[in-house]
Amino acid sequence: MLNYITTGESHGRYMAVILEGMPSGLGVDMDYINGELRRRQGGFGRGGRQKIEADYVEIMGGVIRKKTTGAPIGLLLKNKDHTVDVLPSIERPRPGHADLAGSLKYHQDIRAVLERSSARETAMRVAVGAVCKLFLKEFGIDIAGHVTRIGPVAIPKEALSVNEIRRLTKGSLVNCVCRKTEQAMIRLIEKAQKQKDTLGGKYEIRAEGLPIGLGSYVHYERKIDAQLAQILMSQQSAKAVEIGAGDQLASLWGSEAHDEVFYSKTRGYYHKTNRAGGIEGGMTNGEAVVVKVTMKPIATLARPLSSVNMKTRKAEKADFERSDFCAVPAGSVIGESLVAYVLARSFLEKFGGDSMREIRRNYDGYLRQVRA
Ligand code: EPS
Repeated sequence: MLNYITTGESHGRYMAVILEGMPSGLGVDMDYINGELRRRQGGFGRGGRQKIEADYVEIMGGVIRKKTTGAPIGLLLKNKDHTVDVLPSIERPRPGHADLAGSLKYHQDIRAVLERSSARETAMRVAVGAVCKLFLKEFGIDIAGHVTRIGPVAIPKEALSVNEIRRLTKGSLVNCVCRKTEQAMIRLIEKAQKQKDTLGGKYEIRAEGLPIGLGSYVHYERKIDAQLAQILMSQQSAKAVEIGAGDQLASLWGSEAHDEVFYSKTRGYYHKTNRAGGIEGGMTNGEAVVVKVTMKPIATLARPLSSVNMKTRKAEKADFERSDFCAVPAGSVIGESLVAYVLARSFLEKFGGDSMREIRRNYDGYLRQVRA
């Protein structure tokens, strides 16, 4: 089974990840992987750290002559800002961050908590996601994400294809498909910076080209929507995940909520609408998988909220260190990577083999069976 584990601290010397379960024979394009890491670093509203770092990973193992060997893939990232051993200790937990519970639970200084709970860890998750995207691409599966809301500013509602998302977000400073909304989002982030405040928002991820039947209806842990919700909620700052029309479904009649089934010789079974977000009964139904994630505003505030000094127990303002004002554009890139990982894992679970050749054979056989 596909699996990964990350190590490293935000200001440690290295961050690394081991990805196990990728078959042999997958082409590994390092320029593509490092391009994805650069995408994660971008977005209007990022803090000073991204000006210091130029994230890229090197291969530690599992790849020979630009192809996977089937062995665990090791990826290594060197932090330029590796000051963890000399950074001061922190005593005043930031409301909304891991500081308080993490410090009490692990019985250590907030510094150690902050270093590992930081969203910098997502650099490694994006590297993993990039490998998974390369894998999915081999089977015609494509993923794109975009920011749909920052604070109260949202895009006008419309369903877009992966290609449209990619075309319309090109060059956008906030990964937004609508230029007018983008301007309003940027003005709002500038206001947050001026007011020493932060902003959250929402992003949407769309995956196309999926076969019918990834996931399962027979076992709760294998439901693809449950897996997506789990991984997306593990993203730092995520507070809600919706599948398809999500919370809008609460106010619809059943007759308005569901996607009717059609059949044609060329398309096979299909739906004309996609309020289910491509998932029914915990399985992909052949339509695009659509998920939405809500991110809370960054917890590190330059105008800190009330807290308590954990040494003296006196009321004081929370500690502040350099941070982002809005990380939703970066969040949308991270979300793509997390979705790619879950889809690749589920794909491998269903069609798994040790080599790309074997998986291709299994996949083609299944497609023939479904079509027949
Ligand atoms: C991040 C790097 C961090 C933060 C941010 C994510 O850099 P530094 O702490 O050196 O400024 O900008 O971390 C957080 C949002 C957080 O809550 O910890 C990155 O590379 O994504």
